[in-house]
Amino acid sequence: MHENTAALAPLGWNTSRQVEFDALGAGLVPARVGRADRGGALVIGPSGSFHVEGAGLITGDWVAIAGGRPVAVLARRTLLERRAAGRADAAQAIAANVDVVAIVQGLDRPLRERRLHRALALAWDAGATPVVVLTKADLDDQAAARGLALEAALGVHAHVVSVRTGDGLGPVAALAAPDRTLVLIGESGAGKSSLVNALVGTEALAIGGVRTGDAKGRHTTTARHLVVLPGGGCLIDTPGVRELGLWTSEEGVAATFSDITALAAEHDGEPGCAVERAVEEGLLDAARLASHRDLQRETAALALRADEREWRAHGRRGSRLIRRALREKRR
Ligand SMILES: Nc1nc2c(ncn2[C@@H]2O[C@H](COP(=O)(O)OP(=O)(O)OP(=O)(O)O)[C@@H](O)[C@H]2O)c(=O)[nH]1
Ligand SMILES: [Mg+2]
Repeated sequence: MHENTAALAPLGWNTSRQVEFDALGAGLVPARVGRADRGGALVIGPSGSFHVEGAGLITGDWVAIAGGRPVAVLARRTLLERRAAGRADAAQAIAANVDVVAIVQGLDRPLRERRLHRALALAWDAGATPVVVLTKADLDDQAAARGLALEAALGVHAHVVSVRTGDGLGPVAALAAPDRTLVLIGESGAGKSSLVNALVGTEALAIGGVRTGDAKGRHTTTARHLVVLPGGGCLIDTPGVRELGLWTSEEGVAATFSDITALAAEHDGEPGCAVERAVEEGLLDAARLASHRDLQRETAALALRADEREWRAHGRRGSRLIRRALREKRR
């Protein structure tokens, strides 16, 4: 690695990125997008942060800068997206080049497994590894048991943490150190920014309260934000979202429910019957099966809409071609 890019190693810069970057030509500076806004981004380069102009950047992107402007975006090795709020046909990118997606849930409110399933599907589809982080363990004397139960139910690691007591923070930092990127997603008030501050060891991010009664958050964080950990690795804090619309292929859902997928594949003559039987025999949770079917339906509907768009675009192109052919024939 070149000496001037060594400072980027804790952000995930490595030899394979260097090779990709060198192929772009000389006189460029590599940098990582720490925060993207409408017309530009705050980027972190080998000698510090600076602002650049340019549209279409995503937090976590690696860019090549020339003359103070981003001239290329390096390949997005992973990309976490959800369906844009209130839209049926548009994706919203959350973060690029993330290795781990931490799905954050506060223990001060009921666990919402269906929401976790959605988040898992999005994470698998991003190409990243999902983990669950249960926060505010100091408020729940069953915290450790809940973590274990969730691991068994979901088939992914569940970390149980508290920023008040410091419990469980080390293992979460280790998910990112020394050079990986972890993005935190979850409802407003779940404690994402509090966790980032605790891991970074500063009060860099604003923390909001939660409403008494239902423990709902106040949407304190309003932008996605990348910070570097003291021991290397990055965290991307995100604003809490009310709904997590799927924007995923069938693979993301299949990976989330790999137990059901395997069960169905084993008995491919009658996949429906095999899973029904597993429910009857108490081997599979009926609510989990219902959630799987919901998400399958939602993905199928998304795929259908995408097909329709394709077909309409194709139809317009097709009729243009026909009109032109007729004109040429008349000539
Ligand atoms: N008791 C306790 N409270 C916590 C813990 N972590 C966070 N909180 C509280 O939870 C509330 C919400 O925390 P934030 O970190 O702002 O939550 P957030 O997920 O970033 O929320 P948004 O930015 O709105 O998406 C604050 O009142 C925190 O003090 C914890 O470990 N224990
Ligand atoms: Mg926040």
